[in-house]
Amino acid sequence: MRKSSIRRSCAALAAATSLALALTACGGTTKEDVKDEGGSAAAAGKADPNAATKKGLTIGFLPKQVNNPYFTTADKGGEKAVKELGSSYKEVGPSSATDTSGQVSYVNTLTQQQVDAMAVSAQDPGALCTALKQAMTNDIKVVTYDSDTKADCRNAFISQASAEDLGRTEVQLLAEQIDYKGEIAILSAAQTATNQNTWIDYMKEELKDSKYKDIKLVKVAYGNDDAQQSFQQTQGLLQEYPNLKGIISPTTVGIKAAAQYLSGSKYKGKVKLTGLGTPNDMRKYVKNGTVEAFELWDPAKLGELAARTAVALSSGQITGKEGETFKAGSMGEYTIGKDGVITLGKPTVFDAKNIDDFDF
Ligand code: RAM
Repeated sequence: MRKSSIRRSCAALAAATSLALALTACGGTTKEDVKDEGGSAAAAGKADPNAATKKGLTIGFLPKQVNNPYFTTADKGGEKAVKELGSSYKEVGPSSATDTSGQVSYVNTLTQQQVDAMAVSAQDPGALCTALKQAMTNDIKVVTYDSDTKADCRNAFISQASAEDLGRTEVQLLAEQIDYKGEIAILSAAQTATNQNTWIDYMKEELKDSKYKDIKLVKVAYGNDDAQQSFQQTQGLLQEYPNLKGIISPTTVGIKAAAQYLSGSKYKGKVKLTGLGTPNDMRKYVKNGTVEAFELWDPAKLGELAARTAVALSSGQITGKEGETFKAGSMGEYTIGKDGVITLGKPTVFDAKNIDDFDF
């Protein structure tokens, strides 16, 4: 039986029985069949950089949170690229950034729908693993973007920038603004978020340098990428630490809510705020003196690179191994790094001088 017919019968089985059971049963057979097919380099687990780009694929995007403007922009970038490449795009996902079981269900749904590849921003590093592995066993390529799972639970991760650079530069930005002195806090997203937790670890590393000896990190608060919770957490930080000098918020939802709180309070311009935000969200707070500088990458480009990677994987041009290269259209050539990580580029720092040059 050929792979495509096995996939069809597996879907029928999945529809008729419990999804997990059906996918497990189908998984081994599909693997065997790939070996039997033998023909293409990709089927034998090797990349064929000259393979034709497949058209007519279905690529599913599963962000951390669908109603977050950051993901709306990122996924639109993905959609545009998928369509340009002659394939179909779909998006599913939870509306809360703390709904890991919801994300698991969406992975299973995409698997059941037999998409060719999925691009996932993981709310939690481990929770999606079983579901993602089942997807891969069923010959679905899995790309994570923005927030990773474990390396063996996906084929490649599209990282927005070096996690180390992001963590360290956010501390550097804030330290300059508070003259290297005083109490600081972090306002993060969800407590389980892989991306924010990685950046925070690097922030703590950076703070070990002796030039920060007069800076004290007093608290990491979690606003769950919810505007209201992030606003309240900011208010709570200022109540708990009245001498707070600065806040780093490595989330577009958090930094916007914190800016909103600060700009309407006596702390405006006094308590410094930096982190990761979109220029369109932050423009008014830069102009009214609440925020001096913050950073981000272009979310649409991140989505585009995720889409192009998903199609390259499905076409057999890459397998996700370190050292493989592929052409990402007008974005140029990318090389896969250690642990299947593909890095978009360097983030941009926005301030009063350049913020009007950007529109996202
Ligand atoms: C929020 C999300 C996302 C993160 C950005 C910076 O939109 O938490 O995962 O990358 O902020």
